[in-house]
Amino acid sequence: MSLNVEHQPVRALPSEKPIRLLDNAGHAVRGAASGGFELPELDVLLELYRRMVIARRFDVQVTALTKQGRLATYPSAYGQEACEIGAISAIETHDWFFPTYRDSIALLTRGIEPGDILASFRGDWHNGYDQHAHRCASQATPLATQTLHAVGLAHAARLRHDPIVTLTYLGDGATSEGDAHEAFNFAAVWQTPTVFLVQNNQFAISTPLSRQTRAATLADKAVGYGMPGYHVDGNDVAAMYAVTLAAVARARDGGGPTLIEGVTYRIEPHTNSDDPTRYRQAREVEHWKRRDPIERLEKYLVSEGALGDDVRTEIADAAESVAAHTREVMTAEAELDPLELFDHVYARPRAALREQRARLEAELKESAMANDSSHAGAAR
Ligand SMILES: Cc1ncc(C[n+]2csc(CCOP(=O)(O)OP(=O)(O)O)c2C)c(N)n1
Repeated sequence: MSLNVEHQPVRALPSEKPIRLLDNAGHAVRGAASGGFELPELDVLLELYRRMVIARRFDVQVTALTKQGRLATYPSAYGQEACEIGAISAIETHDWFFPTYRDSIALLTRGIEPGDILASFRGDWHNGYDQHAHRCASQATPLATQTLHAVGLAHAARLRHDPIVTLTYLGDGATSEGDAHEAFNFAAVWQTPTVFLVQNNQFAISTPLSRQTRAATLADKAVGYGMPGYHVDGNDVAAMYAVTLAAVARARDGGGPTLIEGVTYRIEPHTNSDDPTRYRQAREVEHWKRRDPIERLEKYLVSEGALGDDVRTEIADAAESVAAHTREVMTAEAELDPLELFDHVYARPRAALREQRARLEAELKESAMANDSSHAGAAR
């Protein structure tokens, strides 16, 4: 069996101006600027709006819980909802998703429970959800490693004639990693059904895009690997959805991988331990706040008569109940066995690990006994 497909070199550079279907004022864009993509139907756009509103409310809630000390860390995706929700909404439940730490709201949209998404950010467990059930890998912290996993799984699926697509997200900074290069190259050479979404949010912690690459756009890199690249307005959910949907369809039909760059901005700090005032100007943040992805779609939906007060209230209520549920599960104390830390590290634990486990077990017993006797003392 040969998996080779006829070699059709990709030579065209992505458009210099990002593709967009809705402009910042919420008007439909037609002609060359739309890159030949069609604006999705109103019911699809309304559903994308609902998902973005719920995602943002969740994100704001989790940031607040992190400030209250309920999570160890949280990388917010505030402002990146069009990329996060547009792309994840373009794959099917049987497709696989390979996310990063930044992408919790995409996991929420995929139907994963808030408490299960956040278990690792609270430090409770390596990963709080069933990856196979959700077809969603763990949120990778080592940059770009998930891109290789996405290519590997897609290649294996193709060998088995399983018609799935893999979607993976990575940041602008992660494109400089060797792993990203290997993933892009193997995906193109093997023609794997993989869609890479580079969320260009302008910063890798404090490193701006200008210090990351000399390429005119990150989408341009696709051409060098021999795959189509799309330079997209990452604050336009209509464009993000339409471009990803087309890439997913092409991948499923045996047309190989696609690299999509969504041009967006990280409004919040990198994580709660970052102080962005040290490396960027407040006026830049304000500039991007005025290009908010939710407001843009809202303006369009209102102008088309598809979003009245009753629907808006119903969506806001749904978002509130997700936030309330998130507060509830994250303020309840988790029941944890610290010794589980050593489970699932190796199939056959090494001597050093066994020794560490025994030491922790002894320490836990000792502190439990000390607790018991101090309680007994207090009761006397
Ligand atoms: C291999 C590796 N090197 C360094 C880091 C430390 N690190 C964590 S996040 C980050 C910045 C990543 O920026 P980007 O890829 O643009 O994604 P963003 O955080 O902006 O979503 C760095 C350098 C890491 N996690 N993994």
